[in-house]
This record gives sequence, C-alpha cells and structure tokens, in this order.
Amino acid sequence: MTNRTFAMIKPDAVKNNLIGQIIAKFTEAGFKVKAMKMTRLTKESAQGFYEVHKERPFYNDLVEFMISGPVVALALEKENAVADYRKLIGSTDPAEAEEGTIRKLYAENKSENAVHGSDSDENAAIEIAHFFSRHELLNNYTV
Ligand code: 3AN
Repeated sequence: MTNRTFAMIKPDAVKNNLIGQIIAKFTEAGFKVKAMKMTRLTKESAQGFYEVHKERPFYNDLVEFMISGPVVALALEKENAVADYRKLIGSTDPAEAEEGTIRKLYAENKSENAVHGSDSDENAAIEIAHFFSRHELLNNYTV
C-alpha cells in the first residue's frame, strides 16, 4: 500500500544550498514528490506546526530558527513512507545519526538538523494539510 509523509528542508539546509542534493536523496530512495513549495513560515505558522513541543525548553529557539529563512515543504509518497523516510533522514541529533543518512551528511546539530519528517501517518496528514491546499496536491492524491 502506498502512503505519504510530510518532509521539510529547514532554513539551515536552504542557506547551505543543499536543496538539490536533499531532494535527490528523497527521489533516489524511491519517494515520489506529490507537492512541493518554497516558503517562509510566519511565527504563527511555526508555532502551530510545533505545537506539540510547546512545553519543551527549546520551543522558542526552534520557532525562531524555523522562521529565520525560507524552507522547502514536500508531500512525499512511497510504500511505508513515514518509517522509510525517518530511516533515510536519521536521528534528530546528527551526531547519533547513521552513516549515509541525510542528517549525518548535512545537519549541523540537534536544533539545526536540515530536514523535518512526520512521525506518524496521522501527523503526516495534519502536516501536509498545514502546508498544502487540496488544489496544490496532484491528481489521485487527497489529504
Ligand atoms: P524529529 O525532527 O527527529 O522528529 P522531534 O520531533 O523530537 O525530532 O523534534 C522536532 C525538532 O525540534 C527537531 N527537528 C529539532 O529541530 C528540535 N529539537 C528536538 N530536540 C531538541 C533538543 N533537545 N534541543 C534542541 N532542539 C531540539
């Protein structure tokens, strides 16, 4: 069964000119790009996106980082999308990420870690809807 996940290339990776390399990793791993946009989050949008981390000590810094520059948001499709994508990006902390993972290759540290990925099918649907309208999603693909 094919399913989907939400991916984001974060401001550090955009600043470091890594958009192309990172999207190549997604597609080489078998993900299809179903929707994509480059955008800059507003504070309200970043706060909403990271609502689950509201009580965490790093929340304010995380929001400031996420609005510090443009990001690239993608809806990706593949069998077993959420788990396979998380394997592809590696651990939150690049120091702990496996060799060859996107975070090992491109992330700077635990807070500026190059990419985001959904942690469940349910959150993938919520996160895709946070960034994309129905109209922006391709044929045969509904949120
Ligand atoms: P992941 O992005 O691997 O799913 P989450 O959901 O636990 O990790 O955290 C969301 C984001 O919050 C991370 N991508 C990272 O930017 C930031 N973050 C998580 N843990 C920490 C931490 N201990 N210190 C600073 N930033 C963190």
